[in-house]
Amino acid sequence: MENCIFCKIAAGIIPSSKVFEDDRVFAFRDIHPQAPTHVLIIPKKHYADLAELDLRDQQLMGYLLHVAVKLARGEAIEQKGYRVAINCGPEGGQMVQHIHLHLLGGRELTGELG
Ligand code: DGP
Repeated sequence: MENCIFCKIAAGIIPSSKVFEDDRVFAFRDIHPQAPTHVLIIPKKHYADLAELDLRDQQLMGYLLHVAVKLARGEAIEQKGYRVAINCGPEGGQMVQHIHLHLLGGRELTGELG
């Protein structure tokens, strides 16, 4: 997508602090980290939000989760715990219109989700 900031990050047009990349996925550090580890994991294919997914995308979304777990291991937050979150839509707190998983850890996260 031409005007999507995360598509541009995945394409290397906008610089980022990359932590992982393969043919389907790109992961990079959040510019405004909410925790010592705050990584964003995105599909390279553009989807504006969760509502754009259909059943054919289940494998991709499962793969994104798999990458999140792998990165949590790499960030050494697996033992103490972490959170994976996806915001959707304005009331869900989604600011960037390209599906992304937040991987948060490295401090005690509150029980509050909203
Ligand atoms: P959300 O509110 O779920 O849409 O989260 C969007 C996140 O993206 C937010 O935590 C800040 C982050 N972000 C926005 N623009 C950039 C950017 O240009 N670079 C990086 N690394 N992160 C960004």
